[in-house]
Amino acid sequence: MKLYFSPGVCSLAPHIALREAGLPFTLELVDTNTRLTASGADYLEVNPNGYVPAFEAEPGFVLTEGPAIMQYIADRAPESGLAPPPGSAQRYRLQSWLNFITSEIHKGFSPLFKPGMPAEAKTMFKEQLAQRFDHVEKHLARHDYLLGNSFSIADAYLFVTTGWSGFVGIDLNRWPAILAFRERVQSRPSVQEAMRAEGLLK
Ligand SMILES: N[C@@H](CCC(=O)N[C@@H](CS)C(=O)NCC(=O)O)C(=O)O
Repeated sequence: MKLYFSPGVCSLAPHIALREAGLPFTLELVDTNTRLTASGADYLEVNPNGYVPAFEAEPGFVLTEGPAIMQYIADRAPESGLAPPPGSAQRYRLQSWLNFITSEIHKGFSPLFKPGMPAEAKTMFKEQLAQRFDHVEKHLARHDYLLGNSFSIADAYLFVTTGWSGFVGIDLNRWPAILAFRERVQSRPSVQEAMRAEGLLK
């Protein structure tokens, strides 16, 4: 199994999932500007959209899109509890969170990273993200993790995306339950290892 990644971006979530699952894998660094991988391969041959993550599950089977990749990983290691069993009510709840994170939070951040985005538009996007954070805050004030008591792939994804707040001038002190959640997740050995492997921690 091979994960195509860039440091600190959304590919960190499946990277954490792989370590939580205890599956054997290799990493291949992608330069999303040149669209080349560290071994000099044309990344557009792997993912025609040019973005990370991409995941070679087995020779000839490449998956793209973070939520699909993370569910594949979780289902390869059901004992890890990273995702509830397919078809269960909790699995649909997980998918609901994954979709919320991908469409409302992950893609809510994207315009804030665009260099030419006018300041007025950025303020509007930040307000919308703040409303989404309010929703997550209410939930995490009552639960340690998105699905309740145990860590899932949705938590890895929420951890990674909320971690971008400081880069775009969003102060997370306004959401204490999210801050506490981030500390809880960051203290997990798999998260420490993944961050260290991506050069985000010493
Ligand atoms: N829909 C994709 C979006 C992935 C995405 O936004 N990747 C970003 C990093 S977080 C990226 O590689 N951006 C560089 C680019 O688009 O060229 C997914 O959920 O996997």
